[in-house]
Amino acid sequence: MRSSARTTAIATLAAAIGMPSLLAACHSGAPATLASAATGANSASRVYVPPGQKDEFYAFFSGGFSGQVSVYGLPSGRLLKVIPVFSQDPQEGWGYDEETKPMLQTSFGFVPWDDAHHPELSQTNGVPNGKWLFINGNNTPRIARIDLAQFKTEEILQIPNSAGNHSSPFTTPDGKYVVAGTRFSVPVPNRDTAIASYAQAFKGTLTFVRADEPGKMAIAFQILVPGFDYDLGHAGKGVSDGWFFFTTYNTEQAHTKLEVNASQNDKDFIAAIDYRRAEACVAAGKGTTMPASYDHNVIDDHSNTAHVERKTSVTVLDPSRCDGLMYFLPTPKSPHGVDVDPSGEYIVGNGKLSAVIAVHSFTKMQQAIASKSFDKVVDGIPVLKYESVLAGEVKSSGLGPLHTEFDGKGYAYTSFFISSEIVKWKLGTWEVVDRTPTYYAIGHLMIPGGDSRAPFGKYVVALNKITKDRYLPTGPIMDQSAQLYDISGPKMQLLLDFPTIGEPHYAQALPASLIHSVKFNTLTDNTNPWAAKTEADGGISRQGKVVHIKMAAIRSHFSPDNIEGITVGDTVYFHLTNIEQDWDIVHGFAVLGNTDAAELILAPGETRTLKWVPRASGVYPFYCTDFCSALHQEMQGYVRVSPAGSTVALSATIGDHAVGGDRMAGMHPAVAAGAAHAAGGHQ
Ligand code: RUQ
Ligand code: CUA
Repeated sequence: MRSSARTTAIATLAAAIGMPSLLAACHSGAPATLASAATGANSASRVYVPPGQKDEFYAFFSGGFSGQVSVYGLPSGRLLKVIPVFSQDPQEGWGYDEETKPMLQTSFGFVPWDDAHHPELSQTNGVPNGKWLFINGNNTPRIARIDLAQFKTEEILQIPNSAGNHSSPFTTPDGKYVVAGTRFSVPVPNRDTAIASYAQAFKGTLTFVRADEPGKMAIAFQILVPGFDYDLGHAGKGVSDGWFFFTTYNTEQAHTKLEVNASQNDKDFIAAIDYRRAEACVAAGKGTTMPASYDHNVIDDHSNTAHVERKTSVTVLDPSRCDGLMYFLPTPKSPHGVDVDPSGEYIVGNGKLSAVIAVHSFTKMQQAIASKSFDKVVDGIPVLKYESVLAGEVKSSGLGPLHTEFDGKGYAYTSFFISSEIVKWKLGTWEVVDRTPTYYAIGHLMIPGGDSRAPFGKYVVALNKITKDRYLPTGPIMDQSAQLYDISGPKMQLLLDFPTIGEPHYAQALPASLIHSVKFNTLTDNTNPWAAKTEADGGISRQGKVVHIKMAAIRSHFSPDNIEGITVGDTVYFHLTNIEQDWDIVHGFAVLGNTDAAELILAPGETRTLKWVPRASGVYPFYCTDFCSALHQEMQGYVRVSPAGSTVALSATIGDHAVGGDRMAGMHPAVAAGAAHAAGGHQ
């Protein structure tokens, strides 16, 4: 079908299901009256959280192409925090300081950015447990784990043999695995290959990552699958526990003009994976060890320092060597989201170009497998008959279904991008019971716990792609928009619009009560070799052209605060320790004209290191960047930089005394030894 023909097909579909006005609304912007009519009478009071009171839910939004995660309170829609994940973040110095830079290391080198799509809360027994949040890096395939006791990224694992880590990082109900399915198929292993040989030479991988122990994420195995695009995934649960479902598109295996060439087949597939079977096959030695190069980066909580471990191999499982591992469920048409209802019986395929939502039955799928009700076999993988696995179709539902979440009361909520609406329908009868417009072009939608075994319900949030006329315009590049709807009654009610940071692909939320501690490191716990645990612990030392300064920060000064004896050509490392032990007292640190890093922001008890290479002689002030106390503006100091070859002695001022550059007390032993041996180290 040519693209113009496809557009016409969409318009015909729209007319057939009575959507023209919504389509128009989506394209031209709805009149204000329509928008306000959609809001309930007392909606203001239902989202109003009075000053001093707190929200009921934490909501974690992907930052899309910002690479980060933003945390909102619901129902207020107040932005609480941005958690730096895949992108350097000057606000926290993330990826700029020496301790966190290794977190952004990959086999490609230092990658200071990514495109984050799907936040996924860790689960116990199919329900969010408030421990961790996972999120995928879509561009340079990675999965990050954020510790929710500190709202801090602690671990990032790169995924090899993948390109466009989109179907990720969905969890199994027991929390054992998170997955990574590749959007782009590529040559595996990746090598110089003619693109025209796509259909023969390109492959997909579905990766299962062990994720139940902090700091120990590891690839258990990768399943080598046909060269399609793998879009989204969800684990089975309840009756379907032990299975994983991934959507595919481009089963045509086109490699050019996908818009047209990958929209030919009437049905693509949902891949159903029996991952316990995969475990058994791997245990039986049916996998192969393939060389690979990927990084696993972990922050040690005590030293607050990230370490990179380069991994060199991965276990790959070919379905042809593992009977019963994988089946295809035909699903109309270019399905995007695949969502499993709370019972685990229904597997919902959201076909972007389909007029119906196809719902598969897990029970029927098992029967079809047992009776070999196969349509055909593709690349050795049985394709089950559509009719044998179908539980039902949701008809007249809308245009462009993308994602479905559940309220735990027997209803499903599906987002429709083209008709720009949320449609509520009943599981089992497949009847549409309510629909409401979204402003505009909704992508994902989110009900707190809405993909879990026991949804928390209460609200649905629309994560919209087009902001258009909802806020004061801010030029052509406007931030995206979320909308909050009350779903406690039979009809959805729009309560609130709020802007997001980056494109909020997906979000997850849970009751605030499930996130327990607000943790910080005690000084006693701090094992960073450069920690200055008291003011007297500060000091300075030289190792050839490298100068280390150990500095304590406490209200409202640095110790030491005046430094001399640095020369042009030196590389200076400021090792700052925040020696406060109140849980929320933070200090910052920045030095004039630094071309090598942003600022540092230090949690209590934490040590961080700022690199600085002064390019010219002079006097350089440094100061605390976080307004920490009444005398915050006094929290400052100077570094004197002399010309190369100068004989100014290395010194630092602690309290009222200058201490010499030979001050080694408490310095890192390796450096003390190094400095003692470095000829001409002291000038
Ligand atoms: S996506 S709008 Cu990147 Cu999850 Cu569906
Ligand atoms: Cu410390 Cu401002």
